[in-house]
Amino acid sequence: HLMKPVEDAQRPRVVTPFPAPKIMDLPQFQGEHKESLYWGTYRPQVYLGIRARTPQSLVAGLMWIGVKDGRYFMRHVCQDSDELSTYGWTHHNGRDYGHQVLIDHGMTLATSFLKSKEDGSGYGGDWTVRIDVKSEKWNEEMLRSAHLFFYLADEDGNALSLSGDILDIRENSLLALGSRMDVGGWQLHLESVDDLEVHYSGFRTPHIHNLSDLVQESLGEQVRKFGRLQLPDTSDNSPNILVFQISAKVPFKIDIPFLSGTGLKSSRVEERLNSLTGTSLTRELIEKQNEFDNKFEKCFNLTSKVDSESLIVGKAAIGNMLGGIGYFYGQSKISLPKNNNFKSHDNFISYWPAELYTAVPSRSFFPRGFLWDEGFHQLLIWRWDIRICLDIIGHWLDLMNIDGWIPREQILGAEALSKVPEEFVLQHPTNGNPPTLFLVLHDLVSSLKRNKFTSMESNEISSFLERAFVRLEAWFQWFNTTQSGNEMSSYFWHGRDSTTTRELNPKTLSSGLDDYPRASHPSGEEHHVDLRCWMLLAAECMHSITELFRKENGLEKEYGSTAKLLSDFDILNQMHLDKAHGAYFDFGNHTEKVRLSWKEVRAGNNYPTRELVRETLEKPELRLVPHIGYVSLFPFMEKIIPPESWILEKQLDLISNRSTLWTDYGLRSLSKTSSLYMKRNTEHDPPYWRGPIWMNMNYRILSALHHYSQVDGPYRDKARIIYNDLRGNLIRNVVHNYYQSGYLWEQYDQKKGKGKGARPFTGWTSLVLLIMAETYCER
Ligand code: 6A9
Repeated sequence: HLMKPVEDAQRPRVVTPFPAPKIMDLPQFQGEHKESLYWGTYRPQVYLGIRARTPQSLVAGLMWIGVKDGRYFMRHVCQDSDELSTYGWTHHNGRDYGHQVLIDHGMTLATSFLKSKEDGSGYGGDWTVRIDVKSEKWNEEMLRSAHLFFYLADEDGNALSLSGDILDIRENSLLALGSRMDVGGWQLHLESVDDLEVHYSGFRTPHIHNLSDLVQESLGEQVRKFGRLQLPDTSDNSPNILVFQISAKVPFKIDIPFLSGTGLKSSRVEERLNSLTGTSLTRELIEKQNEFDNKFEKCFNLTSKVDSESLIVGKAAIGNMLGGIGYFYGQSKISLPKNNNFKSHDNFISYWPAELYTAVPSRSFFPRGFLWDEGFHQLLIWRWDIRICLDIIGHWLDLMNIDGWIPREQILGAEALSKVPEEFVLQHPTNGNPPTLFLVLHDLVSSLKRNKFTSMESNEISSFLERAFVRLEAWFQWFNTTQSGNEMSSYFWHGRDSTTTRELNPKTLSSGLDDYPRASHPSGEEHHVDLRCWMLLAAECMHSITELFRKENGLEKEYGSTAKLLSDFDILNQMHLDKAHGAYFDFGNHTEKVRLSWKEVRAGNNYPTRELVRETLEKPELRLVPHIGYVSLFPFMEKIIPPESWILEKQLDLISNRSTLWTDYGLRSLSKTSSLYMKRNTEHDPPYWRGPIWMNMNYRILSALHHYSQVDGPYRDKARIIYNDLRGNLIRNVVHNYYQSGYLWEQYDQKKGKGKGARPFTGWTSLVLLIMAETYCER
């Protein structure tokens, strides 16, 4: 609150929006487009959650009681510790249909989501949810009831009305009703042919991010008082949250339709309810699934390329990518320098309140937007639905501030914030993250030039690019100025900690490759080869956009010559090539002679304690940083190396050699020969990008291998063989893990190929689908 007057008088630059018309204000994102995407499964952080794309929405969701070893647990927010043996969207089209399967210790829930827009329904139309509960090994003891809790909550705090007659759902299927500016009158119903017992509870609270606690407390009280696992059928005055408990003997099936715009005379409630429940719904869901299958085949053409097992994983990949798309609203917290002149007592300042429609890397661990992940996500999404893709990129670019900076990790709203450890919350305006959105934009421009879109789509992409252009320019300039190095066409990632004595190799979170080893002693004299290559990609993309628009003002030339400079093979080699290895390295203040060792130190309370501290056994000097891994392959990924160069052969050797990068499951992030291979960074930081296999980088490398197996040159056959083997290994391992574990994973172990880290991780690991389809960036 102290900030307020200061902010109003003079808004700090860092939280000043980029001064240009917002992309999301373009006409193409209004009207029918906006309405068609209004409702969705936009709460990827819960097992099933529905909301509208509006800051304060009506939100719906599902909880249930899971039973494990005779104990009861409330399921709601996607939590790894729930140990579901699988969950995820086996089908989802990102718009009006999805089918999810969740297996919770012998109990299987299938959740289907369907939207429809019929005459009479209000803004955004109607939607319905079908929940189908079955059991696999449902034993006698569990033959009791299963308990589902379906809730509706109004983030605006508007009161919701309970139907007068909830307890007898056969007589009257209406559960609740209300009215809102955005949807008009609405009704929520429950229908089933099975015997259900229904109870309810109504709450009034502004805090809707800890709904699980609310329900759990209410149930707990009932159990203590009456020994009943049953909501009390009571409500606070004018509740903004309604929870319906639906209990029945397994198996059973329920349909929960939501109708909007019901106030109107012409609203034909009965008819609409009929079409969203029972046998009509069954029919419609089958039809939608067939549509999904057909579109999948049309987009990715897999049938002739992979076996039927892989095909199912491919569908889960795109289904979860689309089903995982979320809508978030809130303010990022931006780190302030210590001596800021805004007289703030906090170490942060809030960004402006913003909306973000985005896919997410992982529904359980990281259910929010990450800048460089998003570029990879969109490689899949644009091929499925170009309008969803543009909408997402538009949201991201609208988050840009006046300096051309976009915060890397988007923690928007109380619900998102509640999941993030403190040290990760603040976003640093000096730090970037790879501008992978250029990967997609470059794809789009190439495809435009090749007339791959309908004329409507082409028009929309063009007007999008036209409006986005100033922002893209600013983004490019932000990197080109703030991240430039001390030599011409050199760059380095800012944000490394040069004062730490704890880390074996100070992390480079901004690069996205976190603990991938860089110069041992961070300094302004570093040159990072990956960033240099990202800049090339960005310059090339900007150039191709200027070409498209035939910009007369010299911009075309400018980006063209930057791209030329950055792809100059000799300059690249002078700066980054290690001739002996035929590998590309970072440059910086470096020694290999560092290690972590235990030291006795005095803690704050003056007691002796032991700590892992870094020792440097030799004076670092300016030199190439001799680690072979993903970073060394960036010039290869960018296809800078001429096909006839001996260096290409060397790169192929590094890739295909088992004692460096090759494994039967994909390419290691760091060579086995590296001094930091699989080394911990601190006592608490196990190796992350120091060995394990990551799909996004494997995709980029595969894409280059594909390129070199197509262009003429002495190493063409070699590239082709490696390409085929690597592709086969990646697909086989991801598919195997999926069947074995029920999930796609964040990374894969380089020794046995086992999935590691976050699960489900249906962000860039889903690129396995493009690998199956052999679809790579067109350049
Ligand atoms: C930790 C822990 C419940 C790390 O996929 C998102 C990012 C990537 O952009 C990045 O390249 N991941 C990669 O190195 C995950 C980052 C998570 C940071 C926040 C919160 C919560 O655990």
